Amino acid sequence: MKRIVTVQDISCLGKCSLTVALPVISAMGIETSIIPTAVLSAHTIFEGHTFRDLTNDIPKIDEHWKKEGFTFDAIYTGYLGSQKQIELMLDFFNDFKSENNFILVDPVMADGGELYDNFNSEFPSKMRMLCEKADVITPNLTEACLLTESEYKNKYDEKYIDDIIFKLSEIGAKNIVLKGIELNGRYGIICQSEKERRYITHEKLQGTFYGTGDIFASVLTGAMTRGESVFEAANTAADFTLECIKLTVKDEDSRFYGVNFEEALPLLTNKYIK
Ligand code: PXL
Repeated sequence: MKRIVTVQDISCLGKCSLTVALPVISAMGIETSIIPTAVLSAHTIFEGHTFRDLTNDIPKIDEHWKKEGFTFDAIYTGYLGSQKQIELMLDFFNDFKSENNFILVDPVMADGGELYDNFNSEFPSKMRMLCEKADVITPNLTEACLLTESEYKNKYDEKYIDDIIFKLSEIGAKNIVLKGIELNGRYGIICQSEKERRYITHEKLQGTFYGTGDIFASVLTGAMTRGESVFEAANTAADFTLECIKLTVKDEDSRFYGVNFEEALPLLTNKYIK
C-alpha cells in the first residue's frame, strides 16, 4: 500500500486540514501518516480559538522516522503554523525526498486578497522558499500574488494570469495548479506542467466553502500517488470538491464552516479501492 505523509494542523472542530486530509486520503486506499503542526480548538474563523504550537515536536518526529528508515510515496504540506515550521519542512524534505516520491506544497496562507490571521507579512517569502523545493504547488490567486509579489486583482484578463503563472514557474516548482480562476466567462483551475498548460473548467457555485482547498489538495496528492498525471489528478480533485459543495448546498442542515465531504467519500473508494 502506498503511504503519504501530510503536514498540517489539527483543527479539532472545523472540517479542514488534517480532519479532511486523513479521511480523504484513506478513502483512496492510501496509508496516511501525519505531522500535526498545531492543535486548535477550532478553525480560525471561530473567534477565541486556541492555538497550541507543535513546532518543537517536528524535529523529533523527523529524527525518529529517519532512524526507523520510513519512506513515503508523497510528502504533502498544508497549513504551517510559523516561519520556523517552514524551515523544519526544508530539513524534512532533505531527509525524506527521494527519486521515488514527490513533494506537494499547498501554500495555505491567504484568500480573498488577505493573509489569514496568525501570519505576518514576511510569511509569504518564507513560503516561497518551500515552494522552490516542490514538485507541485497549489496556490489560490491570493497566495499566487503573495508568492510572486504581484498585485491582487478581483477582475483581470488573460495577460494578468499569464504573468502570474510565468512568475510562479520562475519559483521552480515543476507543476503549478492555480485554483479559482475566472477567465472569459469560464471558471476553474489552471494546470501547468513543464510542457503543457490546461484550463480545467467547471461550473461556478456561489458562496464561500471553507476547507475545500484542503480537500482539493488531498485528492490531488492521493490521485498523483495513485499514478495519475497532474492533469488527470487535478480533474479528479476538482470533480470531487465540486460534488462536496453540491451536497452541502443541498443539505438544509449543512454547517457554515465546512462541506459535506463525508457523503462524497464513496466516489473515491469506488474509484480507487477494488
Ligand atoms: O483551510 C485552510 C486552513 C487550515 N487550517 C486552519 C485554517 C485554515 C484557513 O483559514 O485557519 C487552522
